[in-house]
Amino acid sequence: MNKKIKEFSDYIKGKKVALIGAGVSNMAAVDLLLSMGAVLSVRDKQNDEAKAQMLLEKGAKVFFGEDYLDGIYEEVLFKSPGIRPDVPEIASACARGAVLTSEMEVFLALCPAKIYAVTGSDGKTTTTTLVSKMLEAEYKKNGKGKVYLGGNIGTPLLPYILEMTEDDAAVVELSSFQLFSMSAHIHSAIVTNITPNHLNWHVDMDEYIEAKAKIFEKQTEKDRLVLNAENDITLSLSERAKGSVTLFSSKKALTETRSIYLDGEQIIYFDGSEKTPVMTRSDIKIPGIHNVENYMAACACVFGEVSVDTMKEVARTFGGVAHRIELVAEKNGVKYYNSSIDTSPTRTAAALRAFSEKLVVIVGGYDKHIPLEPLAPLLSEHAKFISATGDTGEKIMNIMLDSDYPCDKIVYTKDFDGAFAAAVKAAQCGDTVILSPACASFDAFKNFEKRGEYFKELVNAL
Ligand code: UMA
Repeated sequence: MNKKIKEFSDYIKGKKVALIGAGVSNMAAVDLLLSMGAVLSVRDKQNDEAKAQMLLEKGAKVFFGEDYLDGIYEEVLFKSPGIRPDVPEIASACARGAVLTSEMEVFLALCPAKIYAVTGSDGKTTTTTLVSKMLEAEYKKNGKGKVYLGGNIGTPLLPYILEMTEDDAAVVELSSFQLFSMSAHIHSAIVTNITPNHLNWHVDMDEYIEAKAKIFEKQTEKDRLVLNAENDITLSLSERAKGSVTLFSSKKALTETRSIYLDGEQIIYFDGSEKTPVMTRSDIKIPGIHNVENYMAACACVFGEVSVDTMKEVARTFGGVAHRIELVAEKNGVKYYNSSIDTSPTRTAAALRAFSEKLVVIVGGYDKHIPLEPLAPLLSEHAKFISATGDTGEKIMNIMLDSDYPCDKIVYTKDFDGAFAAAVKAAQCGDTVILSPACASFDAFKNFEKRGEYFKELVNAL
């Protein structure tokens, strides 16, 4: 057990610890905290009897149901990412001296390995995956340690903390929810871009930007920060950087500063004096200029640690992340793509722009109260037919009709099955149908994965 873990274990022993929200992230901390002697309670607004039973059997207290935040007496609070830290009961517990933390914050504080982290409004899952693939491929060649991939991408990493060593790498996707109330030292960080998102959770855009900026708050001059030069908000963060900044751009050569950019078909890395060709666009198997940008960010994050040959090998073989422009099947001459991960208009924009042809698009879902108007020019340009669905479906249809989109090329069906059927009916041989909702899934599904899996089931049943 390394020194940091030993100190944490000594600190947590006998402490009253509350896990607030019994979701993926917090549930992953249960066994470790109990093994370290924490006096554990788990609080969740949902009453899940099976989960409660399991926790009681392990020796934890359980506060499930509407009044789950009543009488917080615990000394250390692990907050689920989706819960705001300023919920009155949590804020007053903290004012009384409780320590607020999270599974991710504790993992990052104890991690003995080098930490690579990615945040941003779009592209973080692919970019995080690319960083991990590149490190994995390089480590395999030189017999180095193991690469742990997790965080917002879906896998909590705290359960692995005892087996990790200094030779390993932790590659984490961090959401603004996670970053907002935590502090961590990230050795190599990427901010892919920042556009309006999650504005039903963050009080305003400034709060959202500041949450993202926390990814580099504890960096030193030895650390690395990769920023998108084509996104003004992201670019402006470079003024506050403490580590060395690498800018990336798919639009112009950046020769004033350490950078990685697209020059015609060639991706070039520039260290401030020397240019290194990294790969060409055609080396990259996954489609779209946004993926060229994801590659540039990932390459900059590991440049010098991963060889250019390894980067190229990954580019040529990596077929993409599930639920992101994922080819499901071709049925009756129609190709079906699942891009259920597109939970914001900018993600949908990136997905649609990956295709040269016009598409049949299934769009709509849970209402996050972000502006959906940007969908009008985007869908007008890229959609030959729109099947709008979910809580935002009607709103999207009205936006499209207001923008003079032909009314016979759009239908609204509240339920997902009906929207899918409408898309199938509209598609002709040679067409492409894509599920790219531009919205979260919570109006009809547990999460975007469930929505994508359901879509795939429907396609495969055709
Ligand atoms: N809960 C409460 N009170 C609340 C809200 C939630 O008790 O006010 C309870 C719920 O009943 C549920 C639990 O808390 O039992 C769920 O917690 P959660 O959804 O906050 O978190 P986890 O299940 O732990 O999942 C989280 C991330 N979820 C969110 O940030 C909302 C997952 O990201 C992440 O994969 C996981 O931790 C592992 O790190 C998902 C996500 O949608 C994929 N992220 C957003 C995004 O990518 O846009 C940020």
